[in-house]
Amino acid sequence: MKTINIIESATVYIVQIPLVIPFETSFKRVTHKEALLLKLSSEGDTGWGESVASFGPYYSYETNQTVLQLLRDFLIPALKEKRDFTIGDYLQDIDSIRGHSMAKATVENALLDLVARQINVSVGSLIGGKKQKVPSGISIGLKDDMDQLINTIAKASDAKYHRIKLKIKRGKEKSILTAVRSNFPHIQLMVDANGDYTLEDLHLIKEMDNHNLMMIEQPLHYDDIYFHSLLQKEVQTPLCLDESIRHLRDAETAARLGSGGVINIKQGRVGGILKAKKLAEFCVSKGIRVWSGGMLETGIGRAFNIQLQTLETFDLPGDTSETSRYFHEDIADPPVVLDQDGSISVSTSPGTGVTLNEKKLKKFQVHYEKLY
Ligand code: OSB
Ligand code: MG
Repeated sequence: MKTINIIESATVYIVQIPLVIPFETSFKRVTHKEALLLKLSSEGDTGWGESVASFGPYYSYETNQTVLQLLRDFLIPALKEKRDFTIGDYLQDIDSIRGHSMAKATVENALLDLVARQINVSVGSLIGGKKQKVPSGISIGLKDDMDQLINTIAKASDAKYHRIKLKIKRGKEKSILTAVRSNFPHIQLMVDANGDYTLEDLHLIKEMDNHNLMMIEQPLHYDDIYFHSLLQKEVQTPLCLDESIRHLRDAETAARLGSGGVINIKQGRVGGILKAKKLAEFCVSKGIRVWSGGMLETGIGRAFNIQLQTLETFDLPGDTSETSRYFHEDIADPPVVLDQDGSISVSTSPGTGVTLNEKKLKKFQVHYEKLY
């Protein structure tokens, strides 16, 4: 890959953008998206990255504040000193830092965007992606009542989303799935429990087996791989791991144990686009299918997820939805919109193909810090 001469400056912004509707999972209800953005500059070009961490340690131990500390004290100082280096060189330098993959991904993403812009190619083609269109998918949060849920699904189905994912919670699986399947017997449907169940709940999980689901995402503990392998022996529906897969070695463990047939790869969770690509190749070689997840990203992070899905290894619809279902106003242009057939056309413009909207950035900014 192309070498970078020098990174001349690094700046962090944290924004809080109101969500169109609150998003509720088994672990938290959120009304705003808080995102940390990193801007890197080199010889007249700019690269942007977005951390997938959030304000609190609920999905993972990382938060925007831990990402900021890692950037300030370790990741950016390591970058500041470098001359004539590749992204691979830099990733090797920071390999001795344990964990903090969301912080590392933020820098990797900004570097990839920058390099792609310098050589006038999209991030997707820079990593060898071929697809010009990617499928869409929607993740629908827990709702206060069933009518609300049914209406939301009806709208998503009319918009032609390729598959619908429902957030699920222990004890609610039967009422939700019975109501949804009686209204929508044929939609491509899956559920995500975000670790709400234990093996003691086998009878509840077996209930989910009766509703023709594509997969059940992270039914057990957020950090578990082993118990999922025991569970997979008891249910027909493929299990999908999300938060418990932190890196390639976790996927190797899951493959050896037989912990599930699918992995939700969030590039921002596994250390960036390049690590996500390797992880996906490994999974496919072991017969594990992969798709790109989402973390309610702004237009910056969303664009990386779309570029990643140009790779052939990502052959299942992911959690990539239209901008308008998350935000009335976003900080990047243009917004993501679905085509007539529900798919998303991939930008072939340099980098991620999106431009930061300075006015919106100012409007939603809650923190600004020039790192150097
Ligand atoms: O578990 O996939 C998840 C959002 C925040 C945290 C965790 C998850 C999610 C989603 C939303 O499911 C995916 C999206 O639309 O970006
Ligand atoms: Mg999930």
